[in-house]
Amino acid sequence: MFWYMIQASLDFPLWLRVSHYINLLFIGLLIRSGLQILGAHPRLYWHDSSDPRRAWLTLTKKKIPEGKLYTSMDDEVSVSPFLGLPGKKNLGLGRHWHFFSIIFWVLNGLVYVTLLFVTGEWSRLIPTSWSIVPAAWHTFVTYITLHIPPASEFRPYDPLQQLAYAAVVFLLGPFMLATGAAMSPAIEARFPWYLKLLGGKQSARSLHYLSLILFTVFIFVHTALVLIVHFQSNVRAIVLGSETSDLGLAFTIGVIALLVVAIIYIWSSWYTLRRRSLMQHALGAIVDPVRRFLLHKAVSKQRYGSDDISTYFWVNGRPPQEDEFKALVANDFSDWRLQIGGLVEHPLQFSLADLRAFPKHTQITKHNCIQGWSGIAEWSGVSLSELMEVCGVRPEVKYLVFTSYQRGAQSYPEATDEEKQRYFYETIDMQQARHHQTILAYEMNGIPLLLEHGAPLRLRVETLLGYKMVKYLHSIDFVEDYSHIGAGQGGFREDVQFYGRGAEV
Ligand SMILES: Nc1nc2c(c(=O)[nH]1)N[C@H]1C(S)=C(S)[C@@H](COP(=O)(O)O)O[C@H]1N2
Ligand SMILES: [Mo]
Repeated sequence: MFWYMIQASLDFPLWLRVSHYINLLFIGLLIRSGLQILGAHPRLYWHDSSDPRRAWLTLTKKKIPEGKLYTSMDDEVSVSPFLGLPGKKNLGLGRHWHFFSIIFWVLNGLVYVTLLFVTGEWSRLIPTSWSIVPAAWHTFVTYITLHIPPASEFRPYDPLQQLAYAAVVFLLGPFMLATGAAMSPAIEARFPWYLKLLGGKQSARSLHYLSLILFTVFIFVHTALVLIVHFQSNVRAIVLGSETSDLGLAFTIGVIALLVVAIIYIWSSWYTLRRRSLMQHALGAIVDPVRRFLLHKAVSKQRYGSDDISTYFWVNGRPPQEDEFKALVANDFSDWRLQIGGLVEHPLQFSLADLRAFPKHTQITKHNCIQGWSGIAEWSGVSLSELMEVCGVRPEVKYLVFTSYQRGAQSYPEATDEEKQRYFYETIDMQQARHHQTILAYEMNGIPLLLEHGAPLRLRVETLLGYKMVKYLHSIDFVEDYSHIGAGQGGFREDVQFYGRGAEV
């Protein structure tokens, strides 16, 4: 009886119209911030070495020079603020917007799907008989021959429309979430089987962007058909819920609602570009707790084989240029010492030979740069927990600060003159420091770290993004709080490039 009544009515309840509108708003924010993220590494692959010579899609004219160090930061492209959110080279803020939007898009989607089933509206969307397929074909032929199906074929959707909507809501949407999640280093490290299912990180990333294209095609065709086919009843149904409602009113509200969305899109880019640090904090306040709750506890279960080791490995961050460092290089780092200080019982110094005297830990893991590329390598070095044992970490310690010999000029070419002088540093917390795969690596793929990959020593934390893994290590400090260090955001890239706090995604 209940079902029958609902099906008899072609009206659209208020909750359905509101969630459709909220969906529209967030999809736009997601697409725009997604394009911003793509600009940070405008190459797509089917293999996890991210070898640019084997990319299936290259969206940049930049050529990789032979015989010269070219970093992934050099490869980032500037995105127009009309396309990207916020636009220009703002990967960090684009990601904040992407994660902020995904939270609300998913919440809205959950409310929508729940109500769909509670109210019985689902039966207008989910096909229950195979006869929908020939019926949809019939509609397709009608459209493709430039005819318009009669209003009687819409109940409230025509068969092709119903199939397309159901596929977008129940297949494409979840697929975007599934491929998006697969790009998080924490998820990759914790659930290697899941990544395998999708063919690897780069394949998940490629599928994510291919789905974006499908989504965009859907949006264009969908909007075009709404405008062309029975426009007047569509506007009434979309805005006021009934095809017999007041056209003028529906049209006015519809235009105002779309203007509001357009203003939000323009404002979001404009304001974010003007107040980058403020927006980093505002969006981070919502994204951070969700990220922490979902991903912070993940422990790496990665165990790749030597066959998986990448033949190509991007570099990000150039070797230090200071004379002090060049002198260390000149005598093979025999004068180099790792300084351990801060809140420890025994502040100590370690030479490379001292570090090599500890048990050697070797692991084959995947590196995930925040910009989008990945690479698998074998890393060997000393376990951070074992060093911490020796130094006696005081109970009040919450964070470890890793400081590099390298300065901003070598890690971020767009930095201001003042930022170029700052030393590169990053922080992790004690929980991450204690993971069994958190090591200080002195070897990569069986040979001492090459200069471009961070010689003589670098950090490896296998559930986090690459920017946390400081190269050219100078010192480690144990602290209670990091707000007094640098600009107080927990790392050079957080301070200067507005990257997020925590790097699990
Ligand atoms: N000192 C220092 N460490 C650094 C960086 C840097 O610029 N300077 N870049 C980080 C980033 S963003 C990444 S992705 C990795 C890259 O490591 P690779 O150059 O060995 O591939 O190093 C990280 N560690
Ligand atoms: Mo990176």
